[in-house]
Amino acid sequence: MEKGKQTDGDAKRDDLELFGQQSAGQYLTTDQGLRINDDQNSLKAGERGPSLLEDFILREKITHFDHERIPERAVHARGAGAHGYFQVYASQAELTQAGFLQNPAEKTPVFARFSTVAGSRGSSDMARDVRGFAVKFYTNEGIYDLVGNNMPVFFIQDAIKFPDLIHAVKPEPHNEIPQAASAHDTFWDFISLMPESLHMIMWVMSDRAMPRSLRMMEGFGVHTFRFINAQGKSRFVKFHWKPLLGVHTVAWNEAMLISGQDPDFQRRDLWEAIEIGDFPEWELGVQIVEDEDEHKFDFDLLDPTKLIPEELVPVLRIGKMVLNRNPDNYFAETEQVAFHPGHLVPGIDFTDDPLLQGRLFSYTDTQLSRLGGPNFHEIPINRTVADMHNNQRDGHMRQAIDKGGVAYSPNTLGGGCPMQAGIKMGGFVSYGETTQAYKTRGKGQKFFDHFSQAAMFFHSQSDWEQAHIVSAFQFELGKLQTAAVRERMLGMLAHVDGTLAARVATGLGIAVPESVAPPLNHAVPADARTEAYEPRPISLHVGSSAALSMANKAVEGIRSRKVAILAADGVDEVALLAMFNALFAAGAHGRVVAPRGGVLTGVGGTEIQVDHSLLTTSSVLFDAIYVPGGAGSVATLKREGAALQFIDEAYRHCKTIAATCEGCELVDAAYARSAQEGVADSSAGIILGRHAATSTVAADFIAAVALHRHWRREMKAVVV
Ligand code: HDD
Repeated sequence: MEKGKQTDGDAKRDDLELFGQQSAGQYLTTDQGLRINDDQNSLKAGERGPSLLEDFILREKITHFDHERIPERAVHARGAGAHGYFQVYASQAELTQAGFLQNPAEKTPVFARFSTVAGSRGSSDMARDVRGFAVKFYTNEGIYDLVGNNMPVFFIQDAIKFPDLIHAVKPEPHNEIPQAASAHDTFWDFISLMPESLHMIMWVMSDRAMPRSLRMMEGFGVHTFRFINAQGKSRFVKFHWKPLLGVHTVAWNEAMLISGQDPDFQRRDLWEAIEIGDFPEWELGVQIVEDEDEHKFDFDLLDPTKLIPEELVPVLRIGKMVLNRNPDNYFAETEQVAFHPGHLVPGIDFTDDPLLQGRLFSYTDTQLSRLGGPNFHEIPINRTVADMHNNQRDGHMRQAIDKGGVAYSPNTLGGGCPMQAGIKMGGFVSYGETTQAYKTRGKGQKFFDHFSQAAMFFHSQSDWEQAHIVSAFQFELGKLQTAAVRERMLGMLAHVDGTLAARVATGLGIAVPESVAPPLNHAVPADARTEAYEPRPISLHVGSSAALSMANKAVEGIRSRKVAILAADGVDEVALLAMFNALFAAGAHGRVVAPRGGVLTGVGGTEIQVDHSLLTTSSVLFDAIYVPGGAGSVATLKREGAALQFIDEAYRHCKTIAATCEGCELVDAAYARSAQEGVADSSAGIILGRHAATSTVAADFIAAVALHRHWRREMKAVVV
């Protein structure tokens, strides 16, 4: 595509169409295009005779099958992707010359892939884990990749520790246990020796590690990057993705149950939302720091274990991403897509963040073994929609047929082509940062404050969020076999917050070690290791930050929420339909769940299609529950253990439960009701309209569902 030409939001779809294949109405052929007469029987010497080696059709089919699998990603193996577009709200020319951030009329095609980090390709979506949030922008200046996560910081400060981190969290090498879980000795052994990981650990032990939906999580570029405008002025930038559905998570017990009920929970949610037109949307946010302000913070902008509190630098929302098309083929698109933080366009550049610098090497390198050679940029999903010409040649699976005899530069025989581009023609020029330094394996002094922001994160959380963090630590550390690792970890937590350590210790039934020897500072070379490590928090401008608590991230409305309507024969169909319609009008989806599949007959004789039987679904797959009246329906449901369990589980997971008329009796019968005694907010989100009109209950119900969960309902259970 010509530089300067407006990007067409469909440009990538058109490009992919060139490679699309449809078999409808076509004959079956070999890979060579030979029509096949019999695909059911191999060629044999006689009906009962030996198979013949000459059966090239059998050989081709089986050979291809034998090579169908490629290595899964070393990390982020399990993922789900979707197509869409990005549109900037107003020109960002003052900040950056990046072409796709100039014109609000322009739609830049994108492909986003979301992933979990530790599990293998077949693991469950709901593991407690960081979520990858990678976006490929197909701009007319080439590909720009923003390869981030749903947490704004990272475990380590330097890429040289990445293999160690991943070896520690992956299943242990001797028995390959546990899958997609950090609750094991090697992970916590490593973490307890790496104080720099503590801030990220607080995020991973928070509910952020279990998003309700990929559509309801934030994304972050993590590193500090640079924006450079056409005048060559550079500023620092941090990238954010803000979901328009708000930030929501599930309960840990719920996540574990979902993993059994539907290990594809999040990819199914993404797929279905796009299929029915509930297109996921995020705003792109930027935090801008002037070059001259680089050193004004208590933390180092180059340290990826630190965030910039929004109180210090606000997030400016500059554009929106909409995902509106599912891939046609998982392998061709989602599996073969290759992201790289080094895929840049003019106007965006790197900083010296040592984690980022190491990543710049790793991502191409890993594709060489994962996708089989240096031509992975030619795979349809990875092709740029900009023109691509260079003197790179040959290699495995080369697709392009480069014409002419010249593949070097400079040349005269090829007319000097392909030509270098001047800056005005879109030629990329690295930012001319001044560097004068001596070689060292050290790091900046501010990198050594490992606990201030971990504490800031904890102190910014609401009471229920803190309670969840405490129980996450209790779960993870409670699974450890090695007592010394557990104790060392408690010692680390004491550096973050004494009450946090004490609460975790109570649940573990042990004491916080009295004197907490700081772990050896492995971040300093052995011969320089004296007293360089001192867990001494330096003063922070921000002790707590409202932007870090999900309690402050709710948005209005219940768009795209799933509500189970529990019913059986004899249900009050008027109430059922009224609630269904009220939910629909609010953009949510009611689904009839009944003791059996098929069609129910309402008390007035109306037939109602069942969406799920109690056998095939579970409360953990819904956001809220409604039980309509109808004496016959409720009497049947009261005899169904699965219906009572449905209510109990939803209650435990702090979901909104509404019922009208006789439906209230089902809620009364559930154990959940008797467990309410002594719980301060026990009735929050329980809406029982014994005599009220369904429309009144519906309005209260919708308002309560919009709060997402009523977490205080569980506060009694918290061990302090
Ligand atoms: Fe990475 C994949 C995000 C540090 C090496 N990384 C990968 C993906 C995401 C991230 C979202 C999946 C992309 C996809 O969907 O295909 N990685 C991050 C973030 C990091 C980070 C936000 C820290 C800020 N990564 C990081 C380091 C290294 C790597 C320090 C190595 C030195 N990451 C890789 C990799 C992967 C990868 C091994 C595996 C598959 C791939 O690259 O394409 O090269």
